[in-house]
Amino acid sequence: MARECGFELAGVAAAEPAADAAYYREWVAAGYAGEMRYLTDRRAAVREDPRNLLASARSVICAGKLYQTPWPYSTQFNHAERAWISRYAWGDDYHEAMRLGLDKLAARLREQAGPFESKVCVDTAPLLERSYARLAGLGWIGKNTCLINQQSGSWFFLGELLVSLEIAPDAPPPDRCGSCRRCIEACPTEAIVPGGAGYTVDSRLCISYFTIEQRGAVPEEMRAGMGGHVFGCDICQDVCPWNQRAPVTDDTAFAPRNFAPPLGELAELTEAEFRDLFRGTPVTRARYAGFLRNVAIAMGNRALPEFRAPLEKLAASENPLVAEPARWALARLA
Ligand code: B12
Ligand code: SF4
Ligand code: SF4
Repeated sequence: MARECGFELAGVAAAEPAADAAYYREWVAAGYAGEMRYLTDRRAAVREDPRNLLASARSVICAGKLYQTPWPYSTQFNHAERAWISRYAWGDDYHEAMRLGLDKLAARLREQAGPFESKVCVDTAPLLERSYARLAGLGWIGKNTCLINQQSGSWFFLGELLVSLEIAPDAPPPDRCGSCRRCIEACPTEAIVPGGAGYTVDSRLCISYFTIEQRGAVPEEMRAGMGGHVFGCDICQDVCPWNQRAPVTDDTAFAPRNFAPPLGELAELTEAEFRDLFRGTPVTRARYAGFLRNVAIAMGNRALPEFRAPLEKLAASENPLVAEPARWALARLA
């Protein structure tokens, strides 16, 4: 039934307090959430129990949707003049597709089971998605902290349907990372640190955090590690052995609209052009000024002479979020 609703992976966990909540509390206490207040405010406590989201919840139906398309990995791509946008953000924003699929799943279940209460959660809901997805048998939590499925790798989004129905839960699969450390070694900013039951991600060191979530300036000492990334980062998944033969989706919604666009063109975008180019994709989350900040840093890292003119324009911006990294990048060109 889940497959007919657009999900390649599905399973069920009991809607009980999260046994992993202690990891989450430790993670927040260590400061690893950076400035992501939605993770540390009153919503942190809501995460401890799915019944805080739906009082009558008895089961959490976890669903996974593949987004892998047949295009190169960032680790195979070597074009200094082009920007890297992470795979999940190439096409349509997944939130809507996940929500529609989960609504459809709820409707189909009602046809079979009669009336019940339900709530759809995707990403932004205060729910420990990977913890419940692991319990529902969708995969194990790798050292890169992604949920990895033995057959499907980790290129999938997660979403959940909380239901008041009692459904027999699935069992979590074993951890198959073994002695591998590829993700830890490949991370250019050493963001995968000891923590939790093994490893965790310190967002304050993660390129994905800098380029998507951080609203202010990127600390100077972190900039060199960002390479050509302008939105998100895929490196710790690109190198994972479980992703080397990961299946691709036949859903064209996630295919790149604009694969690895030239940095020079991105630097010239007006705000309206930025909105047009990335409308309906996750990239708009970085906002225009944050995106130009990322482009300036990527240009400084690539240090190609043809970036001088666009960087001089960015350095003249009235917005210090853009002007300062552009000056930093110009200094690297020199
Ligand atoms: C905040 C956030 C981020 C932050 C922090 C990342 C992080 N690792 O925590 C930043 C901005 C850096 C980020 C980046 C990315 N994210 Co993000 N992110 C989230 C979000 C909103 C919350 C995650 C969270 O609570 N983190 C805090 C830590 C402590 O929680 P956790 O890692 O989930 O850990 C829990 C369990 O793993 C467990 N646990 C921890 N260690 C161990 C060890 C063992 C042995 C066991 C049993 C359990 C266990 O306990 C923890 C508490 O429950 C979720 C959506 C959601 N609502 O859950 C998406 C989510 C995790 N992100 C997702 C994606 C796709 C990404 C990126 C790939 C995007 C990109 N290409 O740039 C990167 C991947 C970076 C990485 N290596 O994690 C997907 C992951 C899908 C998957 N297959 O795993 C999610 C689930 C969104 C979705 N709905 O699809 N993300
Ligand atoms: S997303 Fe990139 S920066 Fe973040 S942990 Fe993975 S490899 Fe490191
Ligand atoms: S690269 Fe290796 S250690 Fe990292 S998540 Fe994949 S299998 Fe686990």
